[in-house]
Amino acid sequence: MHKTKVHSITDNRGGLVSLESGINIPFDIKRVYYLYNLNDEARGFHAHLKLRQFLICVSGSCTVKLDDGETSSNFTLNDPTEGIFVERLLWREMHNFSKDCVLLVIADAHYDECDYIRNYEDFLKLVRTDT
Ligand code: T46
Repeated sequence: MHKTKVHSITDNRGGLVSLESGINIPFDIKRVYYLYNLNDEARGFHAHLKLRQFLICVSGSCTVKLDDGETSSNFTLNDPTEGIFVERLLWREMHNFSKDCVLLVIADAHYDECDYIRNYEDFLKLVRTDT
């Protein structure tokens, strides 16, 4: 679990970051969504059975907590050239959204509620039996 830098093409007009399957995103991109207009309420509190995602704060900042069932780490996302890959079977929570936070998420699958593990005890059981 670590943050990943993405290349920015920057000139006197500003920056441009391109996210491309097979180039800097190691999966086929099936879905893009973003969280915005966020308040004090933390989000997430679930893991995914299969879904792989890349999270990048394209504006503002937030904290992403990732837990693999043994250890948990907090990552501050506050740079549009830095994101974090969130692999399957990681419990995730998003906290501390700044007023201007826009959290962009690139995913390798369409939305599927059946892929969510929303109970932490179920998550721990699954992690411990996953091979
Ligand atoms: C994740 C974190 C980072 C849809 O209809 N389509 C979608 O593509 C998504 C992502 C959500 N939804 C619906 C499901 C819920 O009724 O939107 C509602 C809010 O979703 P949720 O409470 O799961 O949102 P977050 O911010 O807790 O979690 C989201 C993603 O769901 C999740 O996969 O990893 O962002």
